[in-house]
Amino acid sequence: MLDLKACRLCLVTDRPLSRGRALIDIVAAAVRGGATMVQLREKTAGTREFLEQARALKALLAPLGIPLVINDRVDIALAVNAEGIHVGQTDMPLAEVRRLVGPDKFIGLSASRREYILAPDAEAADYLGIGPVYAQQTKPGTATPHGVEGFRALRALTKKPVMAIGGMKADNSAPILAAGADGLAVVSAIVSADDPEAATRQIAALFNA
Ligand code: TZP
Ligand code: MG
Repeated sequence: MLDLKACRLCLVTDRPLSRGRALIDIVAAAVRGGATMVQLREKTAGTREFLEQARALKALLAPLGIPLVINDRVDIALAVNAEGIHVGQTDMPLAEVRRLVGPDKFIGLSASRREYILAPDAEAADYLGIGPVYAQQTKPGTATPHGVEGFRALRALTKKPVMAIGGMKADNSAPILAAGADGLAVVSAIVSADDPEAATRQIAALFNA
């Protein structure tokens, strides 16, 4: 089950943006810096490679009590007994995911528009990802950024835990937390940083401010 404190700072992985550094090293550094959740997001890996990465992260994170979330792939989440699965609007519907993973895994849903937040799938999710909050280049083809006020309005539509995503950094995230985000989901500001541990620590410090 999902612990709200684990939703605070989710590292979302991206190997192509990791500047040639090993995924496991980036994740270990982020966890040292204060990441409370890790989502393995592999958009181009084959199934075998995705599974191997997931296994390696599970072995690192499980002893630390940090939940591992698998992006898109219910089968990989089941294979490695990840704590969570994260799906988007064109992935498997929530009811199917729940039927497959059972009651104990948590399910995150990207719900970045009013109609998605108010839909039954969002009601069935354990947390929602809303974004892009700010301009970002990590995920091509996303909608216009919501900005702080747009995020605030969307966040107010639901009582579910919400993680803000899209361009989140140490120096722009405080207003989004003030606008009601429970947590931040961060890709490039951590994986592409010169020092991923220090970058994570700076973002994590926002939660103690
Ligand atoms: N969904 C909406 S924006 C985004 C995703 C996966 C990418 C965010 O990446 P970054 O590098 O933290 O802006
Ligand atoms: Mg997806």
